[in-house]
Amino acid sequence: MARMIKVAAAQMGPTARDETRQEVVARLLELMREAAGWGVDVVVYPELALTTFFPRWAIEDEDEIDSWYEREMPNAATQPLFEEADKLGIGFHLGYAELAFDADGTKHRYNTAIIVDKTGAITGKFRKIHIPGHAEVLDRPGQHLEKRYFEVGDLGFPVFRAFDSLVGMCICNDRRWPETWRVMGLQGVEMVFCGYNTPVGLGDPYDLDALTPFHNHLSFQAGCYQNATWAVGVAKCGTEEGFNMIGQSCIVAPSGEIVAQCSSIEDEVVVHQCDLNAAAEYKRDIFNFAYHRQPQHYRLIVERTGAEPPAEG
Ligand code: CDT
Repeated sequence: MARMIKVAAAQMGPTARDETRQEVVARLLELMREAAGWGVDVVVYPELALTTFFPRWAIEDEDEIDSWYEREMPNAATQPLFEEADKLGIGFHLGYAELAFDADGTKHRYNTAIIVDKTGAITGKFRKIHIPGHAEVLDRPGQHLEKRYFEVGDLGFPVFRAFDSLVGMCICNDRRWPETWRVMGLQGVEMVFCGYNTPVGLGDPYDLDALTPFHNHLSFQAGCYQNATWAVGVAKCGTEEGFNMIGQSCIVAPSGEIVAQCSSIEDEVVVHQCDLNAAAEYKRDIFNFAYHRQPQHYRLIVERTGAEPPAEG
């Protein structure tokens, strides 16, 4: 019997620094309604979807830094999204900056994403693990100060039962790391949601910049194929406050093929009906982990080669 999940990638064009949460949520609602019109089960929004990509600036004032984060979810500004999801009977995935407090008041800043079900209830949460960029301001045209603003996520790479499937999440730079996909793959993941803000022109060597769009799709396609999963990759893109970010939001099949892709660098929805049995077929055959993996052989063999292990072990 076919097992289908219809997904929408809701790409966002640029968000200005002075755009309010309410203004952004109005855009998100429009995208949600368009997706609902296509009859989708879930609409996937990008990383840090509620604001501009603030880690491009070195901000000193603590209160100003905190103003980019959400202290609770939902909150007054985002409540309409949850209500509309319930009304339309559609789920969503949302990335945002999260301010969290321990019982003793210790503050934490995370780059977070949630899954919300078709009744508007939060059913999954992930905090970005591979925080890219740097903490100190570099002598170059553009900054990527995520390490200054976000701690490493503390929730691992969990896989959730959602939309009658097994759903995992990762955020932007996480998609470049095979560990991300394999940890979810080992939990049987069938669908991965991943939002991204991927800049070009920060002052990286030209060849890296030129290959950024290729590396984006390469990461999704390899991760999906090698772990027999679907993925929805969703960009915030275009020229935001003078800085360029790639688009190319895509829906990728377990074969590694891109089955839908945005063509603009603006707010845009693309949709695909995903057959979860396609993932099951790869899991049963070429990527039957239980049958083919050899974890007992996956260890460093420095004692035989005499090589120095990599610094991180
Ligand atoms: N947001 C995010 O994780 N962006 C990174 C850019 C790293 S370049 C400093 C990415 O992997 O796209």
